[in-house]
Amino acid sequence: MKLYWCPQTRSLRALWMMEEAGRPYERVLVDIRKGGQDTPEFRAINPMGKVPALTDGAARLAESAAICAYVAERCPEAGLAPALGDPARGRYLHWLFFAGGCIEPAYTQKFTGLTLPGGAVSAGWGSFERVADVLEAAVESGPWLLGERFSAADVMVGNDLYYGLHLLKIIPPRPAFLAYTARCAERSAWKRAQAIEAAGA
Ligand SMILES: N[C@@H](CCC(=O)N[C@@H](CS)C(=O)NCC(=O)O)C(=O)O
Repeated sequence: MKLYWCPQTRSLRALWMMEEAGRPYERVLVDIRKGGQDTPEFRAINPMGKVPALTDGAARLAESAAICAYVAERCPEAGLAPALGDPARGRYLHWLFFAGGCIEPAYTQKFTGLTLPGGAVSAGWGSFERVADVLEAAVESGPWLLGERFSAADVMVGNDLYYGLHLLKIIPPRPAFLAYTARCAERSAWKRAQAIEAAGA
């Protein structure tokens, strides 16, 4: 597998996922600050011209959550996704999709102060406050979103909560968020991904 990434971007989620999966992979730096995403070769992999992206033989994909789901299925030995037919797969998919579908737009709303004519009922993510409250309830018993079992959904949600708390500082520092993101940051794959980021930056 080849991961197309750039330090200090959303591609950290896919990088962390590759480190969790534990299989050898190749990293290709796409420097989005120098227009590296604007080449025909990269657009053929991700027409959006955004990192992360992944190729695996003839397979090519982008979108962080899709990459996490793909890698979890490609590397079943890492145990990063409940198997087909396991009821835990319901919540796994729920949280995997929640990151892009609810957390990201809620952050954007918080940053921009955007108000929608139909309010929280018509916004797909409800509101920033609703997303924060739902996430707090999801991570407070822990240790992971699926209980004892760490999954690719924690990569997406854990990364977004970590950065919402510590970098963007828009997530309120409630004890459940602090404890959950500290657990994420203790993982050896997280530490390896951070070291790769630091070296790449
Ligand atoms: N929906 C994508 C978002 C990826 C994204 O926004 N990447 C940004 C960096 S954080 C990017 O590559 N921007 C370059 C550009 O738009 O030209 C995902 O979740 O993977």
